[in-house]
Amino acid sequence: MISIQSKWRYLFMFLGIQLVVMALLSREGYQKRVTYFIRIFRKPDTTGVSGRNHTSAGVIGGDVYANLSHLSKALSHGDGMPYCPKTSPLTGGPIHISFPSGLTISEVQRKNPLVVRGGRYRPPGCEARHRTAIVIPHRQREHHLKFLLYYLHPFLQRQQLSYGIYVIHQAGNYTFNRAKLMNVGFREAMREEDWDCLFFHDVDLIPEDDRNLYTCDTNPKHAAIAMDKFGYKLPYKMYFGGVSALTPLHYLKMNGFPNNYWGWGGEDDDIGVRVSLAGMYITRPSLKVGRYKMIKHKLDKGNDVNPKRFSMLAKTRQTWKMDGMNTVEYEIISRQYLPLYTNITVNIGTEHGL
Ligand code: UD2
Ligand code: MN
Repeated sequence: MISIQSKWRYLFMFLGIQLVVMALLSREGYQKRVTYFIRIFRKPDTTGVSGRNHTSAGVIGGDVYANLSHLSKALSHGDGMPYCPKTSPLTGGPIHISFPSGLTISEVQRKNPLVVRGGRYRPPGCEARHRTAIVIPHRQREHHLKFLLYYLHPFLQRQQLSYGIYVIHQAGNYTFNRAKLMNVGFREAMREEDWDCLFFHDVDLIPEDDRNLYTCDTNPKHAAIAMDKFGYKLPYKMYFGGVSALTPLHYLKMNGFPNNYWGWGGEDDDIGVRVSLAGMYITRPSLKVGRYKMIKHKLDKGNDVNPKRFSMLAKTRQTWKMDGMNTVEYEIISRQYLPLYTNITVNIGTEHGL
């Protein structure tokens, strides 16, 4: 039998335990405790970055910045650091992409404190296994560029790459020439550093999965295989548009890209044909991983459809050795080392010369 006094004592004890359990299970308290146990039991961290917020199921909430906030400048850069792991512990899968109208370039800068002058980055605490240059052909697409930088910087940081971003800006109003700008980008980027891989990247394509590695393969790689605008399917087998990755050796072996495609279209197919004419073949990531969103846009002023594209394409076999990296001529107007990228403004002339 229990006395009335001890009945009250048990009731209070019961209520007290309930309160403690509720406090423990409250979102904040619960998460802190789980993190505490994960931290205690995880393996030693040789990379200088913890696997916090990382799950193999995906990037937490798809936020491309989720894993990066704890990387700090305090972690060393220098000789004798261990190589970064073969698979980055910071990648997690699909990324949520939206285009908020209020985003500013200074906000992108604030979110990327470890990016240094000219848009360069090295992972803190470990030696990168890969050095990748991103080359973006550009004119009057600042709005797209801002979004690309917002997503691409953290995307590359998650992959623990050493990287640099180059925007190759065509000067003047003459017809746009995407492929020639890539040749300029290749030469100017290689002048600065011994990059082992170059990504040729449309300004309006945002990668949707951070397992789409921005590193090179043994053959030229076409990375933008599944785009929303093509229903996330490859439109045709030889397609090489949007985003592609080549080593300097691949690039030189195929004599770079053509210089003479002015206006929209054809140049990407010419590049695809060059790959096989030079004795190489196109590799691709899986459809699941090589996904991209294209920011919607109309055809730009100064980039009309090139009516000569079919007749030119029919002659690639005869022309590829005579036109490309071995003949590219241009005039650098300025080179600016901006906080988030290196901007190279270039006069590439017209089809009649410089
Ligand atoms: C497709 C290909 C693209 C290229 C193009 C034909 C896709 C996703 N991409 O793009 O790789 O082969 O057809 O030329 O299928 N740009 C400027 N300012 C301009 C014009 C172009 O910055 O005034 C740059 C920019 O990086 C842009 C790229 O050139 O993303 C391709 O031009 P586009 O986006 O107008 O052409 P699109 O989407 O049909
Ligand atoms: Mn586009």
